[in-house]
Amino acid sequence: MKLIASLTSPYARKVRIVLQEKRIECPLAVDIPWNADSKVVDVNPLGKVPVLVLDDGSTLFDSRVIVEYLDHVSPVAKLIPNDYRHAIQVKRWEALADGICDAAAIIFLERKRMPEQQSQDWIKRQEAKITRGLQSLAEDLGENSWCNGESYSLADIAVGACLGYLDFRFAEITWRSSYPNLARLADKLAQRPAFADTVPQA
Ligand SMILES: N[C@@H](CCC(=O)N[C@@H](CS)C(=O)NCC(=O)O)C(=O)O
Repeated sequence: MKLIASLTSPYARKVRIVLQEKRIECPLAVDIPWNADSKVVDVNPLGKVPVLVLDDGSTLFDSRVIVEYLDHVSPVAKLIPNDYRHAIQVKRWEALADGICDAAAIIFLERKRMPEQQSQDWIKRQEAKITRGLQSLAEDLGENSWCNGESYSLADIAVGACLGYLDFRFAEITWRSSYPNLARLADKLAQRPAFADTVPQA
């Protein structure tokens, strides 16, 4: 098995954290999909990372499919609850956290275009998704210790990777002061080796 990923992708980070939490050995092949020498289109027609290449040469993408697969193949540290109602709630947390990352990544890419090509309306639309998304995460977390139920799960991993990506690319978004409960969760997650070992690197 091999994981193809960039070191800045929050989706890839989610997968790397899951691999570590579940003690699954998997070499990492760094591929930056924006670079001319990227080979990711050979393994994912969408040209996106992360991609998991299995031992038989078949491939899995995207990150949500990969983490579900990994949680299924190893019973160690279950991250998606067996009970369907809880599992679907965990997937909802993941969808919201990933969706915030989608909006943030769009803004990051838009800002890289020539100033005259950038659309401020498009950026504002994405900013509103981030604002509403963070508010919703904070409301749903409330005073709970973990995002879903009484224990650490994929929901916390997805939210932690999302908040880490905002810190990495958008230091101007002051989510920590607006949402102290999310800051508490992020600080607790940062102490886990799987999080500490995968902090985004430029
Ligand atoms: N929904 C996908 C998103 C993956 C994604 O957008 N990855 C970015 C890197 S953060 C990428 O590879 N972008 C290249 C492109 O869009 O061409 C997932 O969860 O894996």
